[in-house]
Amino acid sequence: MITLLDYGAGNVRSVVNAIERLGEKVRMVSAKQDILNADKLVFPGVGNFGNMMRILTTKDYVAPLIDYLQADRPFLGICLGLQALFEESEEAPGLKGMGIIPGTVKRFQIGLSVPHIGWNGIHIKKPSGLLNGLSGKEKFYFVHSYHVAPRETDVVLSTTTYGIDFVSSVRKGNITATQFHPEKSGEPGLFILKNFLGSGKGEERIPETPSKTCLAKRIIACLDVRSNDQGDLVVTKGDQYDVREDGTVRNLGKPVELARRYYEEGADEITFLNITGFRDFPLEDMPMIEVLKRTSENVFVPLTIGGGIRDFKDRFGKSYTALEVATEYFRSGADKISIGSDAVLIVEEYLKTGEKTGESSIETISAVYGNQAVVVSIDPRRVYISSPHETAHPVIETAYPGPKGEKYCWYQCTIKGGREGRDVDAVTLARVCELLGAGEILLNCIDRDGTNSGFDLELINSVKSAVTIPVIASSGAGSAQHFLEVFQHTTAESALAAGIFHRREVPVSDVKSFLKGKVEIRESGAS
Ligand code: 1PR
Repeated sequence: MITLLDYGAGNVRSVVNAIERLGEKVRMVSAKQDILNADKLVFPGVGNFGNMMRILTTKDYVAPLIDYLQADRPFLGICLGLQALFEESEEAPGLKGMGIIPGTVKRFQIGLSVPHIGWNGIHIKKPSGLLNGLSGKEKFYFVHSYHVAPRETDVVLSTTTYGIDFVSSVRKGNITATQFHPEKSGEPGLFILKNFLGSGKGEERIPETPSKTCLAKRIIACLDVRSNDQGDLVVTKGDQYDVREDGTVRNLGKPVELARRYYEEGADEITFLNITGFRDFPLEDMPMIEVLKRTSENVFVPLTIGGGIRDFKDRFGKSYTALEVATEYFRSGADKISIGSDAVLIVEEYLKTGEKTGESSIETISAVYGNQAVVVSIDPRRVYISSPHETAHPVIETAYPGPKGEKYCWYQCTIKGGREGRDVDAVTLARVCELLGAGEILLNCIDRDGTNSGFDLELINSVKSAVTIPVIASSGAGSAQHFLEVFQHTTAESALAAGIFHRREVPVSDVKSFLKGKVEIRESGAS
């Protein structure tokens, strides 16, 4: 029996699913006594260090946790569960951590995109039951803006390179903790969890690992989901956002089955977009919640969900906040939520005053779950102009002139799935959303969507140069070569596709094989 400390933020469902998949039962901590009675304690955390420590303090969990750890009993901390072991964090100055390991938690200052999101390797420094049996080539899923800095090196179990060599796992007696998420790291992650459940039986040795590691470019499979005319929830796909063919909604498969297939083919992440979320209330649209729950039982890579994340009043007049909607998604297995239409309206308001309200969905969700959990999905469309002076929006000179030979364009943001254009451009939107707390940009392009003509590199470069958060390039992938192009000609951290995967034109595994040796990728699939 594993005891799991859920302090109420983030996606613990995946950890529970992963442990149960390995044949172990999980008991959740509901009172401080449960911590002291645990045989093995797992503490997964995401989000904000200050928020976590405040909740642990309110629930009276800090003292029993310290007692448990000081008695050197089996413990696995994950992400914030690692950071909580330290004395303090730059994320919440003045607030004490548990102080079991001397040292602090620092923000990345590296001139690279932060958060550090994606699959990276580990350089193992000392023997441990936890990492026993790894080949050394595995990559694990990281998502964090802060890293631990122990004062003494004897606790360092592994390091990972991201601008600097930071400490990616620690060991002190029976206490182990990882910055990466084993429950989101496919088979190697499950392997590590299995080691923890079995207390790492066998001789402890150090697997051979490279001293420098490299963050992989991510390949993301995207599933646009909606009800078809018969009321079944289906994966659909549009051409420039039009999902109907001969009047009927295209049906390309079932969401849970397709997500599992992409996981097995080696997708590094799965994104679900509830494309009619702008008009339906997601908490009434329970099938989407069910899709997430069922997917997270078998898919051990990160899951993002978007569609309808905003403040909402239901048909009985009851109000829900965007934070409540997001919470329901996180509890159902999502690691990140994606905000589309609401982000445009938020940025319009911000541009009127230049002031943060602290109340927008981006701000409230990132304050609780951390920036890394908030993706902003942009649905821009090109507006061609003959001269850069025709608009106040940032303009690019394009290599693909418009229908009347126009040499310039700007990218107009849309809402409601491209149905309504607004007076905000994609570059400004991305920049302001970063300021408000978004941790990643999902950059679609209506002109390229479903065309198989390749990513809009000009769009990606202009948005990328305006932000320091990671950008997911999306829309237009028609071949493996297009993925290579986007990684060679832009600095996008990841690339997303839908149509070519759904129609089996190019499976995820073929994209990976094609990229191997040309760009850094995560090689292993699910098995
Ligand atoms: O506005 O917060 O409710 O979120 C709605 C979400 O649904 C947004 O993220 C929006 O992008 C998405 N969405 C709305 N309508 C559509 C539609 O297609 N009619 N899908 C839609 C957008 C775009 C991509 C697509 C890529 C890759 N899908 O994510 O998967 O373009 O496609 P490709 O590889 O086939 O070219 P809210």
